[in-house]
Order: sequence, then C-alpha cells, then structure tokens
Amino acid sequence: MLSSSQEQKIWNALNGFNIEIPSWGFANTGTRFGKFVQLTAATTIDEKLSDAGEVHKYTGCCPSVAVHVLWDFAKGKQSVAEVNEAAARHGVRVGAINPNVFQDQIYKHGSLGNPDPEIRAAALGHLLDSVEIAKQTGSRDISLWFGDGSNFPGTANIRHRKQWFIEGLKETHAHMTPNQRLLVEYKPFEPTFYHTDIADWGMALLMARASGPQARVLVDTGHHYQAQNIEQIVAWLLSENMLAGFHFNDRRYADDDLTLGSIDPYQVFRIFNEIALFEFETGKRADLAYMIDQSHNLKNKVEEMIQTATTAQELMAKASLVDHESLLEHQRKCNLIDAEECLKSAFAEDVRPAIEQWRKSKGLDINPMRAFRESGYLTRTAAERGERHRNAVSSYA
Ligand code: PSV
Ligand code: MN
Repeated sequence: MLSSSQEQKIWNALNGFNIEIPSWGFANTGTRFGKFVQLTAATTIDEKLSDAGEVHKYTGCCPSVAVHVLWDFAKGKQSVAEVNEAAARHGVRVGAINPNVFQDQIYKHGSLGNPDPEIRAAALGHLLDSVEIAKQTGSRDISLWFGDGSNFPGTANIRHRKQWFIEGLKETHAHMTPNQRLLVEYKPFEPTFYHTDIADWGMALLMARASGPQARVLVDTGHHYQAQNIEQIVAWLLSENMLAGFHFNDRRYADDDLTLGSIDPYQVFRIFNEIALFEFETGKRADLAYMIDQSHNLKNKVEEMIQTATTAQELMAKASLVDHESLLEHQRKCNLIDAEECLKSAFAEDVRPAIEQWRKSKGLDINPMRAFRESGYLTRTAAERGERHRNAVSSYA
C-alpha cells in the first residue's frame, strides 16, 4: 500500500509527463523480408492522426504526434495547413518534424556526407524545407537521423564526411527560429555496416556542439551496443545540458523497436531515475522531449501505442518514488547495499492503483486498453480501411 506522500509524488510525476507518438507507428510496415498487413492500419496522414487521437483520448498523455516529412507531407498530397487542421480535429497536435534523407535513390552513398556536392545540396534543401514546415506546424523540434555511412573499409573518407556534416548542420541551424531545437540522433549501424557517420553519443554531441547553441542530442534507446550503459549517457548529457530527449523502444538484439519495457523495464526505470535525480539535485525541470519510436506489424498498432504509453507512465511513476535524499546520503557514504535498495524498492512498488486514481481525476477510464477495445474503433476502421489493404495483400501474392 502506498502512503499518501508517495501517491502525491506519482501524481506530480504524471502531471508533468507526456510522451509523443510517431505517425509512422500506425502505417503498415514490416521487416526487410515482407509485410504482414493489418486491415486497420492507417495510410493517410489523416488516418494516422485519427489513430493517434485515440491513443491520447484514452491515455491522456500523448497530445502530440511526430511526423516524417516524406511520408506525411508528400508533395501534392496534403498541405501543412491541412495537416494542422486534421491534427486539431483529432484532438492532437503536430510534434517533432523528422526530415527524410535516407530513402531517396540519390542517397545511396549518403546525404550530408555524400561526396557529390549536388547531393549534399539536395539533402540540405530538404532539411531547410523541414525547418519551414516546423515553423508552420509550430513545432519546436526538428529531429534528425541520418542513414549515412559506408559498407566497406577504405571506400569513404571519414574526415571529409564529418566536415560536410558539420557544414550542413550549421546551415540548417542558421535557419531555425530562436525557440526551435535541432535534435541529432545517433545509431551504431544499419543501414550501413562498416562505418556510420554519426554512430554514437559522443559523435552526436560533437555534431550538436558544432551546429549551434540550439542543437542537442537525441537518445534512441535501441541505438546502442548490447552492454552499453544508457543511463550513464543520459546522466552525462544532462550534466552537459545537451540532452534533447528520447526515442523510446526496447530491444533484444539491435534496433528491434520492441515495445518499451517488454525486455528490460528496469533499464527504462534507471533512465527515468537519472532524470528524477538530476531534477531533485538541481531543482530544475529537465527540458526533454519524450517520444516513442516503434512501428509494430504483429500487435495491433493503436493498442500497442496505448500499451507503450501506459508502460512509460508506470516506469516513470516508479522512478518518482526513489528516495533521493537517502540515495544521495548512501552514495556519499558508499553504503552500496542501501543505495541499491533505494532503487530496487521503488521499482518493486505497485504503482498501478495510484495511476488509476490519477486517471479518474482526469476524467479518463482507469483502464485505457479496455476502454479503447470497448469503443468499437477497430471494427470501424477495419470496415473503412480493410478493402484497400485486402487488395494490397492479394497484390503481394
Ligand atoms: C532510425 O532507425 C530511426 O530510429 C530514426 O529515428 C528514424 O526517424 C526512425 O527510426 C524511422 O522509423
Ligand atoms: Mn529513432
């Protein structure tokens, strides 16, 4: 049974916690071996925003949606004003703007790191278009991930590419308004497998620093080697005031995009704990964008996002229960067992009843998944969208 002061801590944590969902999490996706099509999957940006609106309606903690420029603002399809209007109609708003300089044929050997100046200029053009879109959507964050790298030793000039990246990022930074942020994401491998231009947090940090004062590092939890201590990276970036936020997902092997907390919930808890400890010690709120980067093709996409958002709330609530006063004292005295138990006992608490009470206070159903299932939304969308997908399935056969 939680004490009333513990319940209060959980409520405070939940009141200050929103997590952004990705538009690409609602479309039919697959692996490089094929797609398993879902009849309820979204195709248009309007459908994606409608699905996102459902997640927010039942969880109350997902008011914004990250969008991918190429997938959601394809030329001639929908204007930015129409996307803004659709988001508002579905009860959400557009969040981080994600340029796409990894899919087009011209990017076979990279984008900002490409040896061909014309291709670098095309990539820069797309980044600048994305900054303009962000101005029109009122988005603070332009979130950059590059697939750039090489597959074979000796084939790319690593130092030249680093310099070209710095030039492109500086130019992009120069076009932002003073309240916007440039987020630099790193990833050790995939799609390239010998070298990746921005492969780890140190490289992302150098790139962000070289870009300008409004650039920060984005940590995607799936973008690390197996044994890496992600919470240490988080603590270091926080202490440098260089952490922008997260792309949350879980992983077993590489960038698996499994559901947050499905493999190692204690790791997510430890990340949240580092943030809570930073806030406790500094008395400042960490200005972070919490985002989900998952795209599922086996679980239902809307249900999976609800499951992820509620799991994030639970782990964040547990982290809010760590007794930081005692933890700091134990750390100072090197009381190893007692310090560790501070974390373990908070992690072991059942926070779900307190979260249910918080939901009640917000006029939400205490069980978002059940409420969503009872709403009949999936039956409706299967009827509306199913035919299109059934045709797609037969065309694969
Ligand atoms: C790349 O693996 C990545 O994490 C980037 O954030 C992309 O924008 C996203 O996934 C696309 O799914
Ligand atoms: Mn990501």
